Amino acid sequence: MSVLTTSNGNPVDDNQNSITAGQYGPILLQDFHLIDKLSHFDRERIPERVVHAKGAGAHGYFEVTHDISKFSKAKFLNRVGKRTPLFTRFSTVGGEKGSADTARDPRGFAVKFYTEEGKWDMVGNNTPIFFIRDPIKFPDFIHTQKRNPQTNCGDPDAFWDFISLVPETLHQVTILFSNRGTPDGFRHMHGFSSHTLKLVNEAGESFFAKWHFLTDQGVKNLKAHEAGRLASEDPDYATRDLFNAIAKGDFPSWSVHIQLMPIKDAATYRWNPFDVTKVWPHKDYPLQPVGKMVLNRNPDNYFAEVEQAAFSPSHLVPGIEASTDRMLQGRLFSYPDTHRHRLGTNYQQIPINAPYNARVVNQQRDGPMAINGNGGAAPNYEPNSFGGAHQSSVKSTYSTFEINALGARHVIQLSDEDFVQPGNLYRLLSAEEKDDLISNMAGHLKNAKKFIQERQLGHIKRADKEWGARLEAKLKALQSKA
Ligand code: HDE
Repeated sequence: MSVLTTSNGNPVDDNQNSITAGQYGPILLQDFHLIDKLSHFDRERIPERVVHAKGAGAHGYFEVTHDISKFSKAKFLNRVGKRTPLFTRFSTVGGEKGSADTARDPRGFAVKFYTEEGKWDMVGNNTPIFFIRDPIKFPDFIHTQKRNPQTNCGDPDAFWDFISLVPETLHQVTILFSNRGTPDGFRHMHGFSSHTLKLVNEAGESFFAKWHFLTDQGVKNLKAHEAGRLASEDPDYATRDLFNAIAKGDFPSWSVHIQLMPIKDAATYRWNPFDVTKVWPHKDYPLQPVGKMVLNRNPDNYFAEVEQAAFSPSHLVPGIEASTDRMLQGRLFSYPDTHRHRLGTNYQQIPINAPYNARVVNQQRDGPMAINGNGGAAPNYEPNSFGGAHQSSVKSTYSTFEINALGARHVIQLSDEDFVQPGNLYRLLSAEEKDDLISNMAGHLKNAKKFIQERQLGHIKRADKEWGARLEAKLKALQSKA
């Protein structure tokens, strides 16, 4: 058994009694062990994630099953059978760190690949789309999904007010109020990059791509009443389910696919292929298999590995690049920014975030918690004449593209096209799924003011008349009961 020590390594021979002046006297300031213990405890909490605060994670690997090296030069993809270690974190979005796993919400699906060229973070959701398509709207949107500034309660008026004033949300709102809004744990849901990314091959040719992680466990969702029951009986339902499955050797896996769009299609496609409120129909761009993600090891320590995990869509590797999707562009900035606030400027040195399959050598120095040797004696500037890291002689690491455009706050006009995919999604549902969607939505929308309900009904009718009429009738029935 190891001996208990203070944080500076002194053996502790008494961990039960503080040093006091006499049996009944006050505590002496010289009791370093006590003060060290209390002051560390006082600082145990770091800020929780502003969104996606409640989550669970696991280690695993990605294995290439199909050669896509003609599309991407990323080294971790360059050989069938090649394995890359990874860490995945699943989460709910709106709730705080102690909130229930079964809340109606999208689920975060974030994967950190530790490749030999540094980390690639695929920071997606369990939905192929998102509510909004300009990052400038995100803080407002999130405020409406969280707590009212005065009552500190959830606010159905704010929730539906924003959604009905920003109708491009309808596609994601449809998914949210279908049973896909309450997945049965993290193992039974798909994951998506949602955004369009860019793949670049050795020859410098680019392709647009969306990533799909399809669950091998099969999709399973909860009905609203089951999700509600679990929220009170077992708020950590999904966290426990993931941990227990891995602990008993039942390793969950996902088959990884891409949809590929030739660059030249982007200019002429029916709508903007970077609009994250829309999917690319599979008949236009079929899924192509790439590999498998397997989760086979639980974290040893939740705080060290899951809470401190810092994902960013801007953590990319050569061969996988950002597209011009506005939302993605906003996220490229926002994630490292939140990490600097939540974990500190040296967040990449924390073991779970360190790109351990690559060697990090640069001229970044100092800052709180510089724990990796801080560059030692090497020069802290570049170019320099005294050795140390110098820029790579391998050119064209990143693709180039032309920009010749007017810098302005360009409006993305709402159009009929924005109502086609939500309507199609409704029409695709089975009779039972339609009933569930309508009852889930009415059950929430009924709590908003009448004029907000009507505005939202207008959008739903625009997507599908029958859906709108049925929702209206359901709302009336619920209101007459109340
Ligand atoms: Fe996030 N998001 N997000 N998001 N997001 C965060 O980063 C943000 C968006 C997603 O397990 C935050 O580290 C902006 C889309 C996941 O640690 C923050 C915008 C998608 C996670 C942030 C979006 C996501 C986050 C909070 C609009 C799916 C959890 C803590 C432009 C494609 C990652 C943090 C984890 C977390 C910002 C929209 C997925 C604040 C500004 C779209 C899975 O930086």
